[in-house]
Amino acid sequence: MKALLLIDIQNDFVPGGALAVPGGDQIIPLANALQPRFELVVATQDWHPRTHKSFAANHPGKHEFETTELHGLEQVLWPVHCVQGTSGAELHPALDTQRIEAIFRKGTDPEIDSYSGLFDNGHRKATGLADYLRGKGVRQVYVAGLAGDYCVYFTAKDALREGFETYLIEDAARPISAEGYEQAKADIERLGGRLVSSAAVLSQQ
Ligand code: VGL
Ligand code: ZN
Repeated sequence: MKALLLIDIQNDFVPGGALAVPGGDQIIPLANALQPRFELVVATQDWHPRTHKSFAANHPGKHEFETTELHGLEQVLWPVHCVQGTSGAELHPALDTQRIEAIFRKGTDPEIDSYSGLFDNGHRKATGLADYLRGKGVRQVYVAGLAGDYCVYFTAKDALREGFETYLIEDAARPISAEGYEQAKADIERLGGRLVSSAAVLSQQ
């Protein structure tokens, strides 16, 4: 059983949003076309309280995109984004949601960031997604969404760590940094994951 994981396809991550990923909106038609190829489609949603410590605004004197330490973990300080209940946190209106069976929210604890859809960045708490997938009999996961070098990358790494056969649909993800995405893709392959194109997935039986 194969699952498609659609990561953080939210208004704040597309051009015009608070933490825009270049070309982020261009993956949405691909995400929609891919969905009927999978028996299970799941989405994640970055869902922060306004007090979240990943926001530069909550660290007086620090600047956006600066790195700091947060409870022993390296933390990039982001612009305020995906605040719970705001339009920026909503899934993009062009994303087809009819076949999405469950939406896992992450980043709700103000003290720790959660790039991956499976665990927070310190692997302290699980979101329940890995157990949910196992409960549905999923062995293969295909990951797409935003951003390729952060939440998509960390989700793929955790999926590998949890024993899923993991595929990154390369062109159905877009990164914040092109260089960061090249490193992320190399790392996923090093860890045993595979890179595939959306065209290859769409032409599968
Ligand atoms: C993300 C940075 C901060 C992402 C979420 O979805 O890739 N990146 N929060
Ligand atoms: Zn976030």
